[in-house]
Formats: sequence, C-alpha cells, structure tokens
Amino acid sequence: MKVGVFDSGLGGLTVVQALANSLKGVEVFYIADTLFAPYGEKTKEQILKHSLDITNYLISKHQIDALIVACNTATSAAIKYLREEFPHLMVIGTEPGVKPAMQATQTKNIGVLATPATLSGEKYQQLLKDLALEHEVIVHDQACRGLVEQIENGKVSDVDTHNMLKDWLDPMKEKSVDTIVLGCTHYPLVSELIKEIMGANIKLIETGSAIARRLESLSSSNGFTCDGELKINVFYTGEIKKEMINMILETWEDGGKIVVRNENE
Ligand code: DGN
Repeated sequence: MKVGVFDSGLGGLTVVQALANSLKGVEVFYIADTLFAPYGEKTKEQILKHSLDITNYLISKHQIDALIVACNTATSAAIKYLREEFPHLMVIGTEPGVKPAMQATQTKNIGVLATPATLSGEKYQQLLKDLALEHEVIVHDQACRGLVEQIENGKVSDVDTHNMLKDWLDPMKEKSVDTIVLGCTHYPLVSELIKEIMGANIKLIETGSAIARRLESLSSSNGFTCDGELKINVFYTGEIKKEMINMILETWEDGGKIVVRNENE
C-alpha cells in the first residue's frame, strides 16, 4: 500500500515513525513542504492551496492509496476540502489529542501547545466545546510562535528554545498542569526540553500512534493488506537542514529502507 504523508517541514516524520513502528508493509512518500514553511501563521486559503497541490502531486506521481495530513495546522484548514476533492482516497488528519489528555489528567488542568492557526481554527474551537460538556477540565492553551522554526533549524536543545518554552510552560506549572497535548507534529522533537521544565512526571500526549491505528483499520476495511517491505521516501520542496533529518532518523528503532531526496531531483 502506498501512503502519502505531508507536513510543512520535518515534524510530520514523528508521525511516520509511529507508522514505521506498527505497519511494516507500506511504502511512504513523505513531503516536507519547506518551500512554504511554516504554515502556522499563513491564511486558511494559502494552507488549503498547498495541501491540494501536494495531494495532487502525490496522486499523479506516486499513485498513493492513502493520505496522512501529518500537520495539525493543515488538518484544521484543509481536511474537509481534501475529503471532498479526493473521495476515493483514504484521508487521515492530525488533531490535538485533547480527549486523551482530559482522560489522563489527575489535576484537572491540561496544557495544549499548538500553532496560532490550529488554536484559532474552527475545528479546535468545536472540539473544546464538544469536550467541555463531557469533562470538567480546565484547558490552558498556548500558541507557540516561532517554535517550529527553531526545530526546523535544528535548535532542539538550544538555550533560546529552552527559554521560549519556559516562558510558556511556567504559567502552566503554576496552574498545576499535569498533562500536555503536543498539538503540532514538530513538538515531540522538543519533548526532552518540556520534561526538563515541567518535571519528568509530566504526561505528554502525541498523536502518531493513534494515526497509525486509524490507518491500519481504515486500510483493512478497504481491502488493503500491509505486508511486504517498509520503505520510506522523504522529499522536501525547499531548503532543509540535513543534520536535522539525520538526528530524527537516528532515533528510529527500525526505519526500514529510507531514501531522502529533493522533490525536484
Ligand atoms: N507540524 C505542523 C503542525 O502540526 O501544525 C507545523 C505547522 C507549521 O508549519 N507551523
């Protein structure tokens, strides 16, 4: 089965890693849209255009069977339109794991870290409204301006990234937040910094494994089998920090066969 995955940059590789851990027989075509990154402060129309262009490319060039939007920001802006535009494609989006966080918290205070576009999007606002009826949990959300750029530039353990996070997380600590939703696929790459600031017991909620399970069930109900060899092709549309790709891939237990190249090569 061929699976297209995209994000504005390398963050969506945290989702690909979760796929690689559980689905051994897929061929992944990953697009890091670094030419237009970051998406977080773009308009909905701009993000929609990039999402449609990438999906058309993945269908025509790689004949994908499924699409994973490994980006909370693009999911918020475009998932509805992608499903309408490509009804024959299995389309899976990424949403902040607010529900599992509400189930995990003991202090009844959760933090949500995401891009400004995700937090102001209708989808997130609706999710909060729906969940507020079910759970008595206070949600502290924080738009993390500039964090995606720090990560793309390989500054995942730098002092200035630490300080940025500290400014956002200290108020959450004061409010007894015990569970934090990583509402952007880049943020698992700074999990260690978050733990340093919030303490090792902080619960971090990411969405990669839930997406892998969703793909597994959707593909089997559509008659696809996931046996064969795992192969991951990573393409990028603009500039990329190669050290960052290497750093991410080094942490993978089993990345299968990984090929990295510029989309235009
Ligand atoms: N990884 C993207 C997300 O999950 O929202 C980051 C979007 C961006 O480019 N800021």
